[in-house]
Order: sequence, then C-alpha cells, then structure tokens
Amino acid sequence: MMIGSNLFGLGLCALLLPSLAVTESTSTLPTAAATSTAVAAVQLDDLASHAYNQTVANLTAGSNSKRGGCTLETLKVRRDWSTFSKAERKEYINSVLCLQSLPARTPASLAAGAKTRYDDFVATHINQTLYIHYTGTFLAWHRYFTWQFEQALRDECGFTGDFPYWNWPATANSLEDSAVFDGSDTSMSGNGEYVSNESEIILYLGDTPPVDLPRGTGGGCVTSGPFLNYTVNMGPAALSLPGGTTQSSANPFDYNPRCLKRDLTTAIIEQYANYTAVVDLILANNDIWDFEMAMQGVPGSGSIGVHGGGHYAMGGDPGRDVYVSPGDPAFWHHHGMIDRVWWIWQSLDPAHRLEAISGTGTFLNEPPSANTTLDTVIDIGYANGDPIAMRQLMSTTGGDFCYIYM
Ligand SMILES: [Cu+2]
Repeated sequence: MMIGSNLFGLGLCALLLPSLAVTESTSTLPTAAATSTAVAAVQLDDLASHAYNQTVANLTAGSNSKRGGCTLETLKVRRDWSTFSKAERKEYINSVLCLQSLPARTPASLAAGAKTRYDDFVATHINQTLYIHYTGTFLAWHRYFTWQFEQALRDECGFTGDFPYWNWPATANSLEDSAVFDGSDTSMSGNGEYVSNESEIILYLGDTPPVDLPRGTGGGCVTSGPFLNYTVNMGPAALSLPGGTTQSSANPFDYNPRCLKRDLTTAIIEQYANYTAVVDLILANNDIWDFEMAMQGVPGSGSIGVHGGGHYAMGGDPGRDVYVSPGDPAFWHHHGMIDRVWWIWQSLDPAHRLEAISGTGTFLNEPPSANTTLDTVIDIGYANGDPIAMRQLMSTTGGDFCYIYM
C-alpha cells in the first residue's frame, strides 16, 4: 500500500445572532462535568454560550481587525442540524450531491478512483491520514479541511445556508431517530440494511490492548435518503470489519465503486459522546496535548474519545475506515462538532489556548518527526484552497475564517 509515501507531493505533509448582549461571566461556568445527563446538558449549553458571547464581544471590540477582517456583518453561522428547517436541510444536501456530481481535479495518475470534486476531499484525507491524526495538526487540519469543504459547496454549488454540525450527545438516545440519520429525505441517509450474525468490532492500535465496540443495528448498504445512490469510489484502506479483521485494497486510491454502508450504533455515542463525556473532555483537560489525546482516545485507555465515537457510531463503510472516512457524507457534520468542541475549549482561556499546539507531524510520532508549530504549513492538495500556516487556522474568526457556532 502506498499510503506512507506522499503521493501528491505535498511538502508537509443571513446573520442570525439572537442577541449581541454579553451576559455570561466566566465565574458562572461549570468547572467539572456533572454525572447527571440533564445537568451536563445545561453545562454544555452554558459553555457554548460563553464561547459565543466571547466571540461576539471580540468582534464588537474590533480586536480582530488586525487579522482577516472578520466582522459581525460577515460572520457565518454553524448550527445543530436538528435546528435546520427541512428546506435548509435540503439546500445543504443538494449542494453536497452537486459536489458529488462535479468532475475531480485530482489527476487520475495520482488517484484513479477520484471521480468527483467530493472525491478530491476523500483522496486528500486518504493520502494524509498518517500525518493528520494523533499529530500536532489534527485539530487545525480538520478545521481547515471542513472549512474548505464548506467553501467548495458555496463557490461551486451555490450553497448559501448555515453550515451544520451533529450534536452527538443530543442523539445519544437513538441515532436512528435523529435528524442526521433518520433515513428521511432531509437526513444524511440513515442506517444500513440489517445484517444478521455480525460480531463486534475490535480496534487495534499499536501494542495497546484492543478496544471492543458493539455492532450496530444495520451493517449493509443504506436503504433510503439522499445518498441511496451515492457511490464510495475509493478504499478501503484500513476498514475495521466485524470480528476484528481489517480490510485494505492494494491501492486505496484505485476506483472501487460500492454502496455507502452504515451500522448505526447508538451505544457508542451513549458511551463516548454523551453530555457528561463531552463536558468532561472540555473541562478536565487544561493542556492542548491532553485535550487532543482525550478527544481521539488515549491509546491503551480503552476510550476512543468523542472523535472515534462519532466515526464508529456511523459504522459501516467507510465510517469505520480512518483513511476513507470523509467518504461518508455525515463526516462533515461530525467534524463540525469536533471543531465546535475545540472552539469552546479555546474560549475558556484564550490567552493560553488560542494558539496552543502540541504534537509532531506523524501519527503518535511514528516515525519520529519535528514538533508542529504555528509555522507548520498545511496543504490539502487538490481538495481546495492554498497551503496555509497553522497560525492562520487557530481562531474561527482569524485568518480567512469568520464563523461562529450556535
Ligand atoms: Cu481525519
């Protein structure tokens, strides 16, 4: 498999603000996650309000003028998918389908399976997986990747709405009934067809004890919704299969069209991305290294974190493939929430956290590589945009970014 080499030659690897009043003060914020789900849900709301108010206050004060010129007037909004109207959901879905119908920019000589503009993003993620997970770039890389996906929807497919996120803990009772995955024509398609006799998923990471995950309620091809006829064109690269085996194709960039599979596993969200888990991630980790490791799951801890939680709760193919995961159209909803949690965490101590980076340029520093710094350059290749330094990616209202989460 050519994954380890850098095939693409990439060097390094309607404003809806309800109120502008700043009402929250830091002293009212929780300092430890409540074990009660209901209380933790309120805590998460309070933390998000704090981040929101702080972002608005900074823009109002004009302290941002030296950055990219983001203002309250140009601020874009990202919202929980469940708060989107049906018409808003359809606009977003149609723009994703549009991107999946436009021709790829990635040369076939680099990725024969990259057929569409959507696939350009998948190919980039496959290509760089070992340099963007468990690295110093993890959070900023995915912030940029998701934002450039949003720009592609706007610039190439006429999308004008708010960008969505999947509020995991609010779906911890039933993914099958959630707005993201209910299988309706305003969802991101739903479950896969039920496959009987599937055994559990076993994740291996280096020499650490494996993590067992329950199987879900589907397993096969999605049976309804907007992505019923969508084809996953590349991979698998490292697809976890029930029973503990992993499937890889000889060249994951080759054309290998197949259906989108899901195996919705509510129990995974219930365990790893419930309200208490999300609030604990935000409040119990003061250091960026601890925060990003807890988010991805500390190897050997038995936890896959909220990041692994969202990916594996989708299940199926490519949901359980670290490399090909953007091939599931719900990837962006998931990474919207990842980015939101980072934004909330940053807002709790911006002086120390806004530009905090820890880690190197390689997966768990294997093989050893240089520390990631503010000068480290991110390049998402044929997906979209230009190479950019980490320092431009640290604030959601700095550099080219200008967005806020509600
Ligand atoms: Cu990723």
